[in-house]
Amino acid sequence: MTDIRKVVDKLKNDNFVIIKNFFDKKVLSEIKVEIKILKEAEMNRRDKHFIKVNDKLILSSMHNIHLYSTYYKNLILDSKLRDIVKLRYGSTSKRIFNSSLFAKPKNVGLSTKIHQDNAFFNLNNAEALTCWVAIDKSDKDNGGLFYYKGSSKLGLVNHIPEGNLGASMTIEKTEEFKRLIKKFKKVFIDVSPGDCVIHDALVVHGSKSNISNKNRRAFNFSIASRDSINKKKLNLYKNKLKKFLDDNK
Ligand SMILES: O=C(O)CCC(=O)C(=O)O
Repeated sequence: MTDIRKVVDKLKNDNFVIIKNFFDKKVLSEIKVEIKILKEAEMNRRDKHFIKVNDKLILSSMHNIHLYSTYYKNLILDSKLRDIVKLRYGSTSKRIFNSSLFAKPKNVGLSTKIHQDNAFFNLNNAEALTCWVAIDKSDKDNGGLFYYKGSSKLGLVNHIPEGNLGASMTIEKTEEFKRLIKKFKKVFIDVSPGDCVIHDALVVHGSKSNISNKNRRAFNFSIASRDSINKKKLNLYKNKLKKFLDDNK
């Protein structure tokens, strides 16, 4: 689907949309090279996480990659996502929120508990889109993403500090939330390398752990409109993050 008006219509209805071949093979291999470099590079401790398996450290995720890689930063700023954000929300900004690699290694890849991205972004009007790009084939079997179609209608629901390093919050499963979420269909995404899913900042989504024998690498990045950050919400988020980090020391 390359007509960005259709992409925006689908985003308005379902709150996520799959675009096949968003990045071609050449770009994908450049990204893989970049990831290899970053894997070895010095990064802030909070931006690189490993899973310990029998004394061996296996890469789990890396975050804020645009701060460490000019290639990656330019790829984001030049990507079609900016045009889509502009058409969806009427403006775009050069601010990059969130740019991560979810390595999700075979057998031991961690789940991402259900969340809404604006619980992390803290934008006043939740005007941001995330582009999640598959590096490996990704489906229900190897911890692929799932979405509750149309669930942005719920607005931002309460999040609690619980999850993994790099995905530190999840929706509080109150009785009311459990009742409400049943109204939205849970859809698993089946995508090939280079395909992407674009989702808005309020859609409820997550991914299961990867206990299969296939890696499920993916990277994402998010671009916002000129929407501003809500300082009060940001402070609440920082407190939750602090609690999460203290509990996981
Ligand atoms: O790749 C994953 O498992 C999680 C990704 C995610 O939650 C996101 O891109 O917002």
